[in-house]
Amino acid sequence: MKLKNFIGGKWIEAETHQRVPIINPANGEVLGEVPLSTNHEVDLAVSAAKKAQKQWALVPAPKRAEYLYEIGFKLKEKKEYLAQILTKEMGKVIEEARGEVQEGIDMAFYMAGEGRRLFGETTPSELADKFAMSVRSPIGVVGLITPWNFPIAIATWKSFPALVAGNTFVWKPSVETPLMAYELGKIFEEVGLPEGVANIVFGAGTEVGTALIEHPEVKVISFTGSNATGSKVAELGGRHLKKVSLEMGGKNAVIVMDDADLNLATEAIIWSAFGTAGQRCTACSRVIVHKDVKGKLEERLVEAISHLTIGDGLDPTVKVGPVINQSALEKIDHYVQIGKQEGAKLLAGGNILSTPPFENGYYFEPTVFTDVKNEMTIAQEEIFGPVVSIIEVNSLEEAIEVNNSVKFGLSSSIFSQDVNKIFKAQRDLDTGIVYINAGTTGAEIHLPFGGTKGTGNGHRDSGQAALDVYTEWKSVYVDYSGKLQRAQIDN
Ligand code: UN1
Repeated sequence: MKLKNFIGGKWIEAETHQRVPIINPANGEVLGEVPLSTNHEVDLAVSAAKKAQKQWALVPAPKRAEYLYEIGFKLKEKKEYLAQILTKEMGKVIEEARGEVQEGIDMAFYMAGEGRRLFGETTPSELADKFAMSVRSPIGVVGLITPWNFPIAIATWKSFPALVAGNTFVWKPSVETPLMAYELGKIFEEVGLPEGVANIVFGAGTEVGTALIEHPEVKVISFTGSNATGSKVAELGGRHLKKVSLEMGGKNAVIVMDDADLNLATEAIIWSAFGTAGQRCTACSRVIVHKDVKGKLEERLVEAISHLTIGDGLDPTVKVGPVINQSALEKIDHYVQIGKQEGAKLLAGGNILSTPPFENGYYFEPTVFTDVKNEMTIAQEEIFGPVVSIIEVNSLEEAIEVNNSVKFGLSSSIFSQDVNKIFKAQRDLDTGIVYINAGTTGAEIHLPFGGTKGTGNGHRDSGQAALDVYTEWKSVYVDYSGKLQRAQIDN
């Protein structure tokens, strides 16, 4: 399948001859081709979005929401079909692919509900016979740049609040996972979204992403991806005075205290560290464990890993699928080599799998390092693969300090039965998401999603907080006194 861009409600052949193959990371199968579009196509898409926006903003929000309900029903109807494509294109196991489509369904219905809220505020005025309120207004054309690890869910986190708030958008999906974007585009078309409201341009970040950020008609950029790219997006967006919402990396830890339920903690660590082959920004890549239970936890982890089946995620017995591509595989391997050189002890895994049946895919063994010191590279940098580092601590205070010592602040978790420790931890863990007696993954779409420090720039995806990205606050004063009342002055 040769993908086309979705511009002004039509599927339009890209002008470029430059195309890249879409590859199934489980077996190397070529699933299609995606164009590397140009500035010109970004310009066409932005013009279409601009043209549609005024009219779209005039559609009452509860009516805009009706499209989202329809999109939600379509996603529901196609859930299994979409999950199968998602597994083929991205590699995550089918159960998780279904879960990702479910996030899109949930987001559609949740944001559709916002069509009847989009709450503003009324406040008293300082003056008599005067009324004051603040309302949310749409911003205009927004640019969405989404990653390959959650190709449909993250797209819905951004596009649905943008739509319900009255914006139109141009979306650049990752070239690694364009089939999910194509499928969502087809749904936009099927529900009869007015032309130009939703636009998709396929291409590389350097060309399409840059053109989108620099385009004077694009007022907001919402980006999820790596820190390296995110800081470039922020820099370029800042230069052009754009509102930029960034959601980037994590170095998420599970803290296991001496009073923890170790079986539960083990299960949670396995799920959070090796689900999606560790390629979630919320993935657990550190285990901070109290010295008294370290040995017991390690035994349980090694035992649990020995039961994990690795392979093509379409096989329902498989628990760990491939990573996205060859360069991801090399990057993970590079970190594992550094871990060994720096003196961490390999407890499980550590290798690329390249013999049959793995030879045509990109597979890395679930890997655990222990005796990891907090200063080591593998304890500090985001690896984005199935690699977890165990760090020993002596107290809750030390665990929190170690948790907070990395440059990221997305998700954290603590296993303990002690209510005092739990409440202290939830207050002091410097992350945007904190789990108690659960792993670091599994955020629900109606709560704010994002993090502190290097994870973001203060904005949030998901929840009501997402509306702040896609709306401008407008303060409205209505003076019904019939005379000039001067504020801050004795009248
Ligand atoms: C991501 O990895 O960027 O909380 C998103 C979770 C998922 C979303 C992860 N609901 O793990």
